[in-house]
Amino acid sequence: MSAPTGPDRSGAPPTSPRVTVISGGVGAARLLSGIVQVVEPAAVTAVVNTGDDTELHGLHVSPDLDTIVYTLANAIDPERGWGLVDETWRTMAALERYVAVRPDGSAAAPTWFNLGDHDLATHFYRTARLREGADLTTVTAEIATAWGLALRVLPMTDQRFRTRIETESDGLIDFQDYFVRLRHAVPVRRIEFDHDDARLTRQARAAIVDADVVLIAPSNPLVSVGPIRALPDVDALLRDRRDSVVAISPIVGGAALKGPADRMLTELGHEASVIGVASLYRDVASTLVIDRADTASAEQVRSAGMRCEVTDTVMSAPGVAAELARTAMAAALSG
Ligand code: FO1
Repeated sequence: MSAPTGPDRSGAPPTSPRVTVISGGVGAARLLSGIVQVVEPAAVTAVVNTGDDTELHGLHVSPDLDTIVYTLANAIDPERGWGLVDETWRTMAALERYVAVRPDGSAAAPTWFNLGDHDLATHFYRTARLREGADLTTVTAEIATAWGLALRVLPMTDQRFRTRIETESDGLIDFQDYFVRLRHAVPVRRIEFDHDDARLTRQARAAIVDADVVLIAPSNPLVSVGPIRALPDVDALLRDRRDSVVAISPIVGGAALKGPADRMLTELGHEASVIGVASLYRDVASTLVIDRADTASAEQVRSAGMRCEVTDTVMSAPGVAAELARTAMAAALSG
């Protein structure tokens, strides 16, 4: 393969391969930050999970879309991995006044999900535009432009799609109830995708079909990548071009770097290891990129039917993310 050349400052047309990333939140955002260091940002598209979307205070909140936009705009809070850096929380504090008078059973003034003062502007804008009749794809493009991004950020669907989690303790609940309110600390019995014939958008479909490279980000395979794969045709589109689809394992040394992916895999009968990840992805991706910590498992990944690349996958610094992006793209282009 000819190595991706990175941003071309000579005035010549961009030579970057077109890269599409099947994306959840934090892991995908960090991978995308690496990709835009080594290819033209305009050649990069993120197809993003919206199963985590929720309505709070009458506002439409899209956590994974916002995590990607804020990260690529260098505006993310680096410690939390969500929300804006240097955020203030005066609105959340002011809401506490109403908690005392809220009648039992009312969902008003939810204070368990923290919306920062500046982050609220994004939710105001998205909600107002959706109410005007714009679709989520259009509104997300407007938000990405407002944050100065050159890459394309696409919601997986413009239709309503909600991930629900069946827990042992609380029954079937919304994803954010499980993830934030219960701090993903309760055992999961089942994942349900609640939607009414939601479809991949035309733009997301073209991004998967037309890209030179498709990467599956190191996001939770069940609740971040899973909702995208649950849309009709997505697995078939990936299978059709499996040779140039490369997945990056979100599990390193048997553990998730962030979030509950390891426990969730085990609770739902999968192995919380790169082998478990390979079993979930081998039909749709030709290669699994695993961390050096899992070198000993590379042969088993190959026996499971995937090619295997071993490199640093813990994106603790921009250079690591860029190198991971290079490795994954090279694997896809040589497929
Ligand atoms: N995650 C939390 O753990 N606690 C929060 O209060 C919280 C608020 C929040 C607000 C906006 C946003 O875009 C994301 C937010 N997240 C919060 C992150 C988030 O909901 C999850 O990390 C993802 O849904 C899982 O990918």
